[in-house]
Amino acid sequence: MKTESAGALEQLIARAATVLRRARHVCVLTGAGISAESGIPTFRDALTGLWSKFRPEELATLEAFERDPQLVWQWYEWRRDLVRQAQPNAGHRALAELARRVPRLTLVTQNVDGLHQRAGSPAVLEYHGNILRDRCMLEQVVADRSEDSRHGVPRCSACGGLLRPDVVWFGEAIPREAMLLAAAAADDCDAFLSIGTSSLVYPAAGLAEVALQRRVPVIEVNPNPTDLSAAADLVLQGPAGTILPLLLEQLAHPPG
Ligand code: BJW
Repeated sequence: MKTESAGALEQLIARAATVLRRARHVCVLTGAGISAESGIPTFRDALTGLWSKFRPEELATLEAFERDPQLVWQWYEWRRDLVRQAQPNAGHRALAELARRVPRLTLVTQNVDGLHQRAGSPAVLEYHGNILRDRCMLEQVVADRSEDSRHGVPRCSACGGLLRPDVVWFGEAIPREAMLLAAAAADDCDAFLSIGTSSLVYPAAGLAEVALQRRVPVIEVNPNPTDLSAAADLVLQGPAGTILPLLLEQLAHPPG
């Protein structure tokens, strides 16, 4: 027998499926939570082990990098290893499938791990860059590492400049194309899904606000309440790897 709360969740998923069934353009924003079930810690999880004495907010800045590039690189190399070992999970796969089931879907991710692409999602907008790429601090272009700097602080093979991860730190601009296309999608969509994000970091968090202002249905998927929850039309409380496959199933087989 189903518990009452499981029944309530099922009803909410059915309502979310109805929204998606009617939608012409679905805009999806994902955050670190969707990759948690792939073994990648969320950004605001307390860090463990070696990194427990640092706050991610204090490492993901240009100031931190300029102060101590070696420390920041060690943190990014640790995270890169986690990303390289990780596999897309059921949540990533469900979103790739959802793109095939609705007329149009724009997927905007704050994640830097490339797992949506590996799950088969087309045309992912990487709002905060990609951790697996390096960028030259001097030329400001994606660059390769010089042979003699594969360990420690890497340097550009073309000009010898310091390399940094090709991600967006606090106070830095969002990549122009991703920002424009995401804003256009929030302005055009008729359903908005916010998945696995604390909705704390702007301008990404502002995309759901655009949809809310346009009175577009906003659906949140998250095991915990966030800054968006009170305003969202539907809150599907639970892990993305469980909720999103259930949502797809409901979309395919609506109750008679
Ligand atoms: C699950 C789950 C499961 C767990 N399933 N869910 C307006 C108002 C206030 C401040 C600002 C503003 N506009 C700009 C700012 C400043 C700043 C900002 O937002 N600060 C706030 C913290 C207050 N923003 C910026 O600085 C941005 N730049 C900017 O505005 O530039 C202006 C400019 C213009 C022109 C020229 C120059 C400058 C840039 C923001 C960059 C953010 N970068 C980071 C690091 C990326 C690189 C890296 O990875 O190292 O991006 S910070 C970090 O936060 C990372 C994430 O993408 C981002 C969002 O975090 P996310 O994804 O929401 O993760 P968590 O951990 O917070 O939440 C996880 C959620 O998952 C939780 O809710 C869990 O419950 C849930 N969960 N398991 C589903 N199984």
